[in-house]
Parts: sequence; C-alpha cells; structure tokens
Amino acid sequence: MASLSSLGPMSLCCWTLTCLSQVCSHVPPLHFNVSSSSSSSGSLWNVLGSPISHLQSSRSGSGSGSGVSYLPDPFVEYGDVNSSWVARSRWQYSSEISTTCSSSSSSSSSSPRIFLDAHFVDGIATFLIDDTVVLKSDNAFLRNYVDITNVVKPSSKIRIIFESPVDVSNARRDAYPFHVTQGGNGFFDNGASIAPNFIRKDASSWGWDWGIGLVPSGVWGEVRVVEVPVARLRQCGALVYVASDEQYAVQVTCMADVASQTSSLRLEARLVISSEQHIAASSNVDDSGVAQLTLSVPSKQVKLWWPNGLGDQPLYDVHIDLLDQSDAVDQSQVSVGFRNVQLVEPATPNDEPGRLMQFVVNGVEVFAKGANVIPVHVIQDHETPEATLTLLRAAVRANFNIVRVWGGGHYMPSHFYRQCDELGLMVWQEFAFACSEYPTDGEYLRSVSEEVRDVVARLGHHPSLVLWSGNNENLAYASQGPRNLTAYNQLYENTVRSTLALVDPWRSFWPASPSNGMLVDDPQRQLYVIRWDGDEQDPSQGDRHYYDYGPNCMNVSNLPPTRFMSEYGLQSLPSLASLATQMKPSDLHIGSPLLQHRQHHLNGWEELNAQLRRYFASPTGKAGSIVEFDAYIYLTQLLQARCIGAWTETWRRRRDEAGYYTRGAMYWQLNDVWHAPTWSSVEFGGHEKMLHSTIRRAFAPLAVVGWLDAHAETVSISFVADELPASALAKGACKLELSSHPWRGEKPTHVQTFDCQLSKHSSSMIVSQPIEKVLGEGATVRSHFVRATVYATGLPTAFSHIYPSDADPLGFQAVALPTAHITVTVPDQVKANFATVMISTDFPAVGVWLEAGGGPDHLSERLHGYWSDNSFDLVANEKRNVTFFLDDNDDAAAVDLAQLRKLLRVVHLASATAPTKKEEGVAVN
Ligand code: BMA
Repeated sequence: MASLSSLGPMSLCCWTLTCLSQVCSHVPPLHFNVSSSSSSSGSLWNVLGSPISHLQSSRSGSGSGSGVSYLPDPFVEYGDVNSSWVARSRWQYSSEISTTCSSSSSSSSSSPRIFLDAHFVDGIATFLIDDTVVLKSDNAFLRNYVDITNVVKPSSKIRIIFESPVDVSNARRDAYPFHVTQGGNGFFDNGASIAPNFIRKDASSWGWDWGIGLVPSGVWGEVRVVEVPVARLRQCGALVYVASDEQYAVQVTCMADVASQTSSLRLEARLVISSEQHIAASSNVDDSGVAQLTLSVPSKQVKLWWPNGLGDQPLYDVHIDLLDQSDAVDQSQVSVGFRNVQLVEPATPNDEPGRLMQFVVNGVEVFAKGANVIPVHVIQDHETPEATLTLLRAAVRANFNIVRVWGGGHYMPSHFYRQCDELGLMVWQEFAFACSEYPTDGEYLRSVSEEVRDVVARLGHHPSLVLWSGNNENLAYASQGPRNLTAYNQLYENTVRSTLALVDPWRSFWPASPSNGMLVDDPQRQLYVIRWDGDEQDPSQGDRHYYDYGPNCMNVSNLPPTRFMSEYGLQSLPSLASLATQMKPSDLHIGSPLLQHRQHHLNGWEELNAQLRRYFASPTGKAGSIVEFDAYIYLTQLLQARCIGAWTETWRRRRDEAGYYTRGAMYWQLNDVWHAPTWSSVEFGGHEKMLHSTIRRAFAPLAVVGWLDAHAETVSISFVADELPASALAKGACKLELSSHPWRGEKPTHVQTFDCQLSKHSSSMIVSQPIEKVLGEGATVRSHFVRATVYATGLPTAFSHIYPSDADPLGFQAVALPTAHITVTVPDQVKANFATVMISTDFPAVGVWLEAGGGPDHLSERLHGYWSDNSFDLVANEKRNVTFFLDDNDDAAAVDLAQLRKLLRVVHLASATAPTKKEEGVAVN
C-alpha cells in the first residue's frame, strides 16, 4: 500500500440537510456532523442514512438541534402516517470538499485522478459538485463510481438532491405507454396512489401486508471522494466452482481505476490454505481496467463447507494485490468456501409424473429447512451487524440450514452473507422483484443488467449463497396475455438470467418462486427457457406457496402435495412487551384502532379469529382489558405455533412418501420490520414467538411426528432424520414409547413400546394404529391425549404430543382441560449470561410459555434473551429444566436473578382461556 498511504485524506466537515419542497418548509434546516473516515483508501467521510433518520437523530443529540426532534418516531403509534410527508418531499444534502493532500505527494504519478464513490443511494438522487451534475442515481441496489477529476476543485461544494420517490414513480407510471400491474401493497400514506415498480428500490419499503410503508430515501452505503495517484481496485469478486472431480477453481475478477497509463499493472491473488501453504496466480490488467485470473485448488487440499447440521464451515482468505511493477498500489481480500451445491430436478424414485426439486450439497441430498427473510429494517442504516447476527443466530437455533432472501425486499448488507457463511446458512437469493409486473424499456433493462453484475461482484464469493432466483410470485403475470409473457421473458430470461449466466454461470438458477423450474438453462448455448405449463403451483414439479386460512388448520390432510414448499404461514400478534414499545397502554386491547391500522392483511382478523374460535375458549380477563389482550396474543401465537409447526412436520415427513417427495419446507416469514399482526416467528428486535421454539423441534436433526389421518381414525408416528450420529444409527439404539394420558390423572393409562431403527436423511412411518388402540381401553378422544417419546443413543429425547381433539369441531373446548399449577424454580446463584430454571406441573399443560418479563404487569420491561426450550407441552407431574440465555450479543453480561425472579411469567392454554363447560360433568379448576 506504499503509494496509497501517501494520500492525505481530503476532508469534508459537515453535511447540511435541507428540505427543498414546499410541503416541508416548516422544518428548520438541520446540521449534521458527519464523521470522517481515515481508511487507507483515502476516503473522506460518510453520509449515512435518510432524512427520516436525520430528522429523528437530533432528538438523541447527534444533530446540531440537540434535544429537538423534528420528526416523531415513525414506528411509534401513527408515526408511519405522520411521517409520510418526508417521502413526498425533496431533500438536499450539502457540504464542502476541501482537499488537504497535494497531488504531487505521490512519487509515481503525475496526474492523480479523483473519484466519487456513492454506494447504495436509495431513491432518485442527483449529485452535483459546485453546479455540475456528476451522477444521477435511481437504482438503490448499485454501487456508483464516478471520475470527478475534471470537476472537483479545492473547496468545491457537493450536493445530493433527492427527489420524492412518490412523485417520480407516479410520473414515470403515468408516462409509460401501457399499464404495468403493481400488486402486493398499498399501505403508504393510507393507500395513496403509488408506483413502486417504476423505481429500483426495496418494494416492501412502500408497505406490505406485514410491514410499515415509509418509502425512505437515503444513502445506505458510503459516499467517498478518493484520490488515486496510480490505480486502485474499484471492486473485486471471486467465484468458486467445481472444475473437475479433483479440482476447484477460484475465479477472481477485479475492476481497476487507472490514473496514469502504465502497461505494467498486474493483479496477484493468493489463496491461503495454511500459514505454510498458498496457491497464487497473476494476470495483467487490460485496457478497460479489468483483470481476471483463476486459482486452481486441488480438492484434497481444502476442507468442505457444509450447511448447519451437516458439518463445519471452513473459510479461506484470498489476498489480492494490484501491482505497479513490484509496488503494491492497492489491495483487497475476500473469503471463500469450497462446496458443491446444486439444485437439481431428477425423476422421483418411483417415476411419478413430474420431477423432484432437490438441493444436493457435496453429494448429500439435503432437505431444505428454513424460512423467508424480509428486510431486517426498513431504514437500512439500522441493519447493523448486531441486528443481522441476532436474527441469523435465532435461525440457527431453530435448526435452519437455509434462508430465502425474498425479492420484495433488498439485497442484504455484506455482513449478512458473511454471517451466513460462518453459521452455515445457505442463502437462496432472489433478485429484487416481487408481486408486480415491471417496466421493460431499454433504460430499465440496462439498469437491471448492471444491478445483476454488481450483485454478483459483491456477493458471488460467499459459499452460503447457493441459489440465484428471478423473482417472487411474478410468473402469475405471464399467463395474463401475450404482452405480459413477452415482458416477463424480456426481463427475467433475456436480462436477469442472461446477464447472470455471463458473470456467474456456475451457480444454480431458479426462475421464480413459485415456478416449475427451467426447461433449458444452458449458459454454453446462451439459451434460457422457463418450464411453463400454465400452473406455477404444479404439485408434481417445482416449488409452491400455500396460504389457505379457511380450513381447520390443524387438519394436516388438507395440505396440498408439493415437491418443495417455499412459502406457507399464518399470522399471530407479537408479544405485549414488544407492542408496548410502539403503542400506548390505551392502545393495548383487542380491536384497538391502532391495531386495526397495523393489520395490513385483508380479512386478517376474520381469518385469525375464526381459527381461534374453532380451537380455544375465549381469552381470560375482562372484555376490553389488557389482561384479555395479553391472553389473546398468547392464543394467536399458540395457534400459529401448533398449525405451522404441524405443517412443517408434515412437509418434512413427506420427504420419502410416494405422491409427495417434498424436499424443502420454508415458512413465511422469519422476521418483522415493526410490531403488528404478521406471519413471523421472530419479532422485530429479535424476541422469539412461540412458533420459533416449535419450529426448532420440527426442524430437529431427528424429529418425531405424531399425526392423525383425515378422519381422525388412526394415529401414526413418523420419524424424520437429517445427519445423525453413528451412536443413534446402531442396532438397538432407538426406542419409541407411545403413552396415553388422561387430562385429569396422575399417570398414563396405556403405554406401548417399540424398537426402531434410525437412518439418516430419510423419513419413514414407524407405527400406525387405530386411535382406540393407541388411547387404550376406557379412554376417549375427549378424556385422553397421546405422547410419543423417542429415546435414541446420543440424541436428546424427542417428544410429540397428539391431541385427538384437534379433529373435534370444538378443538380444546371439547376436552376436560385442567388448570395445571406450574412452579418455576430459579437458582439462587448464577454468574453467567444464562440461568437454568426448573419447571414442574401437577396436571397436563398445553403450550407452556415462559417469558422473562412483559405481560400486563411489566409491559415492555423484560430481560432480552431466549429460552433453550419453550412453547412445549407437559404431562402430569412432569419436571423439566429450561435455560434462559441473555441475548447473544451480551456475552459478558450475567443474568440478574432477582430481576428474572421478579419478571418471570408462565402462561399455558388453561391459564389463558376462560373456564368453559369443557366436558359434561367435569368440574374445571
Ligand atoms: C407471499 C409473500 C409475500 C406476502 C406473504 C403473505 O405472497 O411472497 O408477498 O407477504 O405471501 O401474504
């Protein structure tokens, strides 16, 4: 870095943010000190965030108007509506560039060049230096690089003007020669006229059926002014592919900005296998500044990268140097991993019509277990490494091996993918298109093509990234007419796929979710044709999305067949403690206007309440009270956990079942962007809902699945396994116990045991018996329930509870549900960031839910953390140890036991529901 270190940082002291529109003339101009970065690449400073962030940041004292907030928090109360004017306004960031370095400081350059790097400029923005336009940016997913040498002067003024994305996109739509359907949302500013599909910007930032509509503009990346005496690496990427049975290849591609024409610029790359062993190669930089080289890596010399649950995640660094003669003028580094991941579509084992949809990782047919990820934050400067890590660790805790980065959001920040590499989470990365048609004029398609190239250059090296995919749910538009089909092909086959094949021909491509797959996907011939039989939800091929809120959601025989279920879900409410951070106590009751406002899913309450009424008695507590609301929240979460848990187990157990051969289950949706009724299993901020613990069991390496047939006449027990330890696979290592438990009794009244033989990466039915036989003599579907327990050497004991009442039109209202008395014993002493408590009960308890705070007594006061197990069922007289962990990011902290004792609460079905008749002649406690 010899010549770069001679660069003195230019400095830019402070940005002024001004509102340029009439609509916001009442807002005083704000001054922001923006920190300068002293990185060796000669960067100046960053302008991070959006007007929304800055208008609020003054409240915390970071702006010059300390102590004053010009904008209420958009996430609190009706802040979304009250801040819609920000997206309707024009904004200007302005500042001064003052150079402090001398252009003659570099020995090897007579004419340094100066570049403006502006990464991830979200919105419609014009950059001006003095009064010269240097950049017009309207694709939020790009990194922009502009040579400003001939424009910038010492003490130049720089301005960024953001237009209103609402006005610009509406104008573009109105001027477009034909109608381009915009679907999926309409929540910005109470349903104002919007055209999100006319701007390359996070579609869900305009609001979604689970999300707040803010349409924030801003700079999520960095704005830097960089002086380059000789040359610099603008960007470097690496792609790993299988070159032969014995060899991997690492293709390194860099783009250089060259200041002084020299024929001796060279790129050198070095893969570090160990401190003694490196593999290196070099290449010249061509006239256009591109340098590409390939490192050949014998497979035997590197360890394989595996998804979570299947092995380790070794990563290897590639050091890249840009050399002028023998002087290093710039350097870069990427980490790579070695794995062979393909999404394949072979025939089914018994040659059924259609084909499988199967991830094969290093030769292993892997069942994909995971969920769909939406943006971690609508205002992307809040998508910090801590926030993404908290979320991804929760995914790993729930035994995920994959996440789908859904196309209605944005490409995630780089640290997200790095964390997925390290945690073993495969990423199915969708291009940013969802639930809409899109324009297909030349300028739009050119921007998309550039986007594809940039996304590959930025993300391609990540071993976790295993699949590119075209869009979310847009194939449906192709069937609407010839014009629509032509537009579809232009955008996805002839632009996204064909560009992708030029820059990353090795990674698997899936045309859309859902879809029937690719008929021809041949980068050699440059031929890309979707397989399209007119039904993108074809049960015999490709993936499928399933949402049907009408039928009894615990009747799993309603679930449709599919080769891969890539979306399914049901709503629930977030915890009271979370809601209380964004709502006043007076909003915290069933049906409150604010809650209605945040329910963005059409008929959401009706569907949810119909399912609740089917299964559960009404929530306990006085009508309209917070106690009732808290119990209602619990019931929505229990319902979601039981139904989506059961659906997940069902897709998994159909792995090897003829007529199904389902090879993936990815529920909708992992996370949230605010506190509202949504499909998530993890709340905004990281708190786990009941579903998350239930999913952890459903995705366990060995899951025991108990299920009822369509008429509730038989009880069946299936095992589903991924990778298992050798100890569990040995003969005699596995026992299954089926026990029948009275709701009101001390002990099981009928117990059967079976030997079982486990095998990995498989599903199989172990027992299927008439329900009377399982319940035993004298027991009825209303008086008893069933537990299946699996003991396998080297594995934790796994349970499944089968409630025959699930098939009863009255659900749990039909049984003699006792009021269990549950005791939790908190230890006296603990000096760690976790504490193990013992939970015990007298009677059976359904849906036992532990929380370290919250509820009507403590509202938003709680210890932030998660439980080793939660949302479980207990039989009479059972005792169980459960550990509470403070948030992952709090490693140094210790659990405050006094606080835990004070805040701890336990809810279960009987405690959350009002006493009902439940069963003739049985008194209810
Ligand atoms: C699917 C998703 C999202 C949506 C979800 C729930 O269609 O792709 O668009 O949020 O269903 O309705």
